[in-house]
Amino acid sequence: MKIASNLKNRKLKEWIAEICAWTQPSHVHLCDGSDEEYQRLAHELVKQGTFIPLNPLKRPNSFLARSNPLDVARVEEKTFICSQKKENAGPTNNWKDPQEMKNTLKTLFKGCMRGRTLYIIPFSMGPLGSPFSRIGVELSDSPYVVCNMKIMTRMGNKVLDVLGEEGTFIPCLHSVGAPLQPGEKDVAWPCNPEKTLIAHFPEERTIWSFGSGYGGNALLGKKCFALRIASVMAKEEGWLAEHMLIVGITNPEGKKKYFAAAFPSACGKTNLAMMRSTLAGWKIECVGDDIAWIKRGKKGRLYAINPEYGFFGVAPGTSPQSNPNALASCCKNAIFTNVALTDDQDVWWEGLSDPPAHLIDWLGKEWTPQTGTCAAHPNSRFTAPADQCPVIDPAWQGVEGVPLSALIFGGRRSDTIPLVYEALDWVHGTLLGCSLSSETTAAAVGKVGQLRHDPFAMLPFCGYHMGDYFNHLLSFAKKEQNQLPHIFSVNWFRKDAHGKYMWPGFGANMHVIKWIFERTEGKNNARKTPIGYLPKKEGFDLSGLSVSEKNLSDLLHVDSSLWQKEVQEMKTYLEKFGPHLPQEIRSTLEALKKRLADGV
Ligand code: SAT
Ligand code: MN
Repeated sequence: MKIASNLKNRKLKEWIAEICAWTQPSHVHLCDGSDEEYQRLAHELVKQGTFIPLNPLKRPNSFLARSNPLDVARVEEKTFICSQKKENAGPTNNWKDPQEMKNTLKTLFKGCMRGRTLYIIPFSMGPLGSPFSRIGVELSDSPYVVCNMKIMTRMGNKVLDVLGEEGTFIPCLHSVGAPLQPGEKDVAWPCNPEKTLIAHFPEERTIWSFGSGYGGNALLGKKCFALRIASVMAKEEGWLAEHMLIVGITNPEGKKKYFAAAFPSACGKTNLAMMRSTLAGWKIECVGDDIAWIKRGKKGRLYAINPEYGFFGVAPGTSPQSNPNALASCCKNAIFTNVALTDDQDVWWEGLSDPPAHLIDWLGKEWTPQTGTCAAHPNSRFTAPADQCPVIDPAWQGVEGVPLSALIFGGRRSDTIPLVYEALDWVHGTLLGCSLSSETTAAAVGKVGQLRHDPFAMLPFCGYHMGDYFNHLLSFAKKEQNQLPHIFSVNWFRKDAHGKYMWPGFGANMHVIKWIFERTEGKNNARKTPIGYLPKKEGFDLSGLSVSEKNLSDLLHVDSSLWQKEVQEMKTYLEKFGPHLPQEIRSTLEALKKRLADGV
């Protein structure tokens, strides 16, 4: 089979030849990343029934895809870290012996692309030419994946130019796992849910994904590469790959600072990343909404880039009130997956507006408000180019990254965790990250609303032993502590005795961001409590908010007995990491326990 002549990288050519021989695609296509190529593929996907073109007057150059109902989210129980030693995957990852997994995968991949085209997708995570950036090549038999990768990554010829003849790349192999017999008609969403497997080989730094076409299972640059494999590279090379958004905040005096924030999937990262400020004079701009690669820079400061090029955001709940900037980002050139279709060929999802009288739901069925089911799948998504975001930060493509002044950890917690507090120092802040827990969401297959520990929002994304990851974070404290970002915990999801959210969230979160900004300026707006620094009442700006003083004091209350339970619970959880749990984390937790008992 002839492969395009501008493929010069020796290793890449060898790998492609090997994979073609094994998977036996009918055609091979090297993606150049051009708009023409995108149009061609989109057109084919429309013919195939995978893409439904949306109304060009309402949403130019945009498409709706409906997945197989068995392929709608990340599948954590089918995701594996195949390190040589089981111990290196740690207790939070599924592990399989790499040789055993390779054998299984080789059987699955044998002939799996018959009747399909293998697309070669060269992509860069990070701006081309940035010292932060890394190259990957995804081989996939899904044109839907190619279109999404074009939006989510810098993709095509320009990446091959950077790769050159001898450059290194992360091989990412993907198949929907549904070969076609000669003459067999394809389905709109080919996949193989029973045999789905997403395997990472951290020592080899390769990814093999089989059977799913959805999101993080298939767009391998995102969670598989930029988090699981990159976290391993980061540990070895002394940097960080984090599940964090990055925002730039400007105060009324024009001073700008950058914050990074970790939240579990579908906990409002995209909303926070593009928030419209409700505070006069304060501006917030978006560098990224999901992943941050962070390095030490000048004078020990931490600098971050967003390795992605687009947003893969949760649609339900996104509205002109909650996130107008996300809506603007997907107003054209966007792909929607598993949302509902309106009678005028536009998209709709729960929370966008009052339900229309009639829709076609995500399953392709007639729907009216009486139907009683969700019209859009709870994990339905929009894929949109980042530069369409009206508040994209001018530095979002900067090759040097942006300097970080604060790291923020947050989850969905209905009790115990206050609206906001600051850690005492970096080590205590690391403990905050370790103790993050959150209620599960539809972003992963499984029960929704179960409280689970999700350290640093990295539980499904850390490519090695989580205890060693804690240690890696602590290692940053040993150098130039005073230049490190301050660390905070936030919780927008606290509920009152009647189960109602106590904090309005969304734009109101700017008030919390303001307090954080002022803390990083050294402003005396906090009181010291056993758990860390909390806002002084008079140091927290409530102007323009409909939050009562009483609600605010409840939101900022540290309930000692609930916290003692929390500490006990953390202690039990952290024991899971055995000898890999850093001694400093143990002693910091003990110190917290003592402060709670002493009330200081
Ligand atoms: O992993 S996905 O990209 O499908 C979405 C998420 O879990 O954040
Ligand atoms: Mn995410």
